This record gives sequence, structure tokens and C-alpha cells, in this order.
Amino acid sequence: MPRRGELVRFLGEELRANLDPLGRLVTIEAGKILSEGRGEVQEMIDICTYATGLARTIGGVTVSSERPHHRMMEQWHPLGVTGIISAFNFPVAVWSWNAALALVCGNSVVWKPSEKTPLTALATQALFLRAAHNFAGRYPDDLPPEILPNLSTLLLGGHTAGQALVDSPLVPLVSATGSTRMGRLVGPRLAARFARPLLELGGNNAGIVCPSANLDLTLRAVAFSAMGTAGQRCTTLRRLLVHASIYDQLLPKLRRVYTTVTVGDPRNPETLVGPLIDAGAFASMQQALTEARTEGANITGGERIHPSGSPEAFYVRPALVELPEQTGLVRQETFAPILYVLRYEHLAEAVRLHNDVPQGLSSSIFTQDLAEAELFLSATGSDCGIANVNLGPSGAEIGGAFGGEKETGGGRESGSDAWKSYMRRSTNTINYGATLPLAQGVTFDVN
Ligand code: UN1
Repeated sequence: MPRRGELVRFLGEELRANLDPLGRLVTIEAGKILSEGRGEVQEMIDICTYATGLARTIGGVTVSSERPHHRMMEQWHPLGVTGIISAFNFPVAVWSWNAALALVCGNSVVWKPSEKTPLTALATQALFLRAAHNFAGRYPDDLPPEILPNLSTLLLGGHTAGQALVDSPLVPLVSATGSTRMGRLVGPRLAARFARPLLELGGNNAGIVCPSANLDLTLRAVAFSAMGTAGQRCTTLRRLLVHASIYDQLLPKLRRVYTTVTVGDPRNPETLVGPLIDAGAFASMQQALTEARTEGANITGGERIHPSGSPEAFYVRPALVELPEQTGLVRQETFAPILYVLRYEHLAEAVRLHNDVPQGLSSSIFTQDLAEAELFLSATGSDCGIANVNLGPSGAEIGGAFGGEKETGGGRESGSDAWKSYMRRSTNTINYGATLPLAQGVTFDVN
């Protein structure tokens, strides 16, 4: 096994051994329900397994040369220190998608987690140090002992810590996950010093429900992707475009789910919706609902609730907001459990509404009609980085490239060929002949 992959394999083993405690810490610190806290750590394990395999297969193409006795090929070299800025909502998984790939690509990582979730970051860094220690014990002569633990550094702090990372000439790549507002600050600063950005910013993900949709399946998909993680995923379903012919069939079922879903202590296995992260999240949710009311919305849920024993926590019932049209409010991302529902008559109109937002992360269509599904996936369909058929926009697996277009920032993390962002490419030409033929037939003969 290439040693870089071996180190990540050791990290995966530490995570596997600590799946329950780290998952529980995610629940305690970020407020995710137990199953989602555990799922987050499972996602970390998955990317470590993936990256371990990738360590063996990273390679470049060979290219035919127009010059006789020449060979051309590509090599991929480590890029250097990889900066990682992550958000509260996936406090540890986002680090792992970046770190596992960056490490098998031969880089070190410096991590600035959200100031809202330092505990899970400290725990993850401790697991990394254990993995590094075990690696050093197994391969004592591979790396000087002081280097290994420094392959991952944790930078705890606020805005200025993030800025130091973004501005450091020692960091050629910064992968930043968070709001579009954050991306607008980070992107230009990186561009100013020609550093490479990998941006995962806001989403405003929609689902189109067609007349032939399996409504039971749709209902479950909508419930998980709109209310799961209390609406605080970048992939959360925020807009539902429902065909007029099935609107009155689907909406009563959805309203019932919104009024009955269990909201409460995320440590309780019965709970499906935990708290919002803080008072600010609650305030922006209420502001959006107030604005929706003035726009003539019919709102189910959205109110604050007070489970016993948590007077200071911000628990809310997810809000289902039926609106007559896609207003400016709907086109912006409010990081809270609000699902806007609109009615449509023709698929072309639904696709137009679907794409008529500044963000482009994830998307879904619910249909049994092959032509509708293919149209949605085609170049004239969804303009997002992720487009799904008969499942919600959230909950992606690590094997695919993850990220989106437009104000989502264009970056790709995780699977497929996302590893290329963490490496620099060198095009090599080797002349194994004794003459010097020039490309494009150019002659340049000196005496
Ligand atoms: C995020 O919310 O920042 O696809 C990422 C998903 C998860 C990742 C979400 N695998 O919902």
C-alpha cells in the first residue's frame, strides 16, 4: 500500500473504532439526531476507505506525440498545504472529505472548523494524532517523528483565523464550505494571490413532482430532505414544484407530516428534528416566514416549541410554506427548515422556475416518465452539480463528485475525479531519439 494511503487507512480505523462516541458528540454539539450524527461519522469512514483505494490508482494519462521518438505523459504531484474551512452543519465530515483526499495526494492539511463546533474538531484531530502515532509505530523509518503529527493542524478561532489561512502564501489551495456570503469574501482573496479555491457554498435545492410520481416515495423523500438535519444541510430541499393535477393529493399528506413530525431532544431516538444551531438561525427563519406571510403564503408549522428541560434551545416545527409564485424570498437561501411549495402546469415552466435561482447545488425530479426524467438530467434540464431522479437532493454518497454551480461556487469534493483539485499536474515530454524534431513542423537550424 502506498504509505499515504496507509496513513488514511489508519485514520479510518480510528474512526471506525469511535463511530458511536464521535457520532454522539456530533449530536451533542451540532444538534443532529443520533442517526444523522452516526451517519456523519460513517461518511468519514467511507471517504477514508475510498481514499485508501485511491492512493493506489492515482495516475496520469500518456499522450501520443507528433514528434518521432518522443513520449508524452502526465504526472500528478502533491500541491502542498491544503487549507480547509468547514461549517457547523457537517462539523467533521467536510474535513474528512478534504483531508482524506489531500493526504493521499501527498499534502498536509490545516483546518479551521466553525467556531460553533470546536469540540468535534478537537476530537477528530485527536483521532488523527492517534492514527499518526500508530503509523509511526508501524513504519518507524518512513518520516521524521516530528513531521507526522503536523500533517494535520487545527486552527481554532473566528473570522481572523480563517482569514490568516486564506491569505497565507504557504497555502496553495483552500477548500471552503459555508454561505455564499463567506465565499464572496474568500474567493477574491484567493484569486488575488492566485491560490486555488474549492468552494462549496449555498444551495437552494428544488424538487419537481410530476403527475406520474410515486407519491408515497415522494412524501418520504421530501420529509427527509426538507426536515432532516433541521433543514440545515447545504443540500436541504428548499423548494417543491408540484404539478397542479396532483397538488391537492400531495399537499394534505405533506401538511400532516409537518404537523406530526417529532421535534425535540436529538439524543432521544424517537426524535426526527433536533434544534436549530442558535438564536441567529431562529431569527432568520422567523424573518423569512414573516415576509412569506406578507406575500400571501399559507404556512403550516414554523413556530418555536419548548420541549421540557431546554428553555434556551431553539426548537422549531419545520415550516411548509405554500406560495402563489417564486418571489425574491424563495430565491434566497434561508438556512432553516422552510420548504416553499409552488404549483406548476407544464414541465418546461417547472424547469425554468427550478433554474431561476442564483444557487446550483442539488436537485430532484419525481416521475415514472422516462422522457421527463431524461429531460431533467439533460443539458437543458437541471443546472445543478447534482441531479437526482426519484430521491431527494440531500444525502449524497461519497463516491460521486460533490458540489455545484453558480453561486454554489463550482468546487467538487469527495469522489469521482475530485482528487485532481488537490494535486498539480505536470505534462512531461521525453525525447529518446538523437535528433530534435520540433512540434508544428517548425525549423530552427543553427550552425
Ligand atoms: C453539507 O450540508 O454541507 O449530501 C454537505 C448530503 C451530505 C453532505 C451535505 N452527504 O446531504
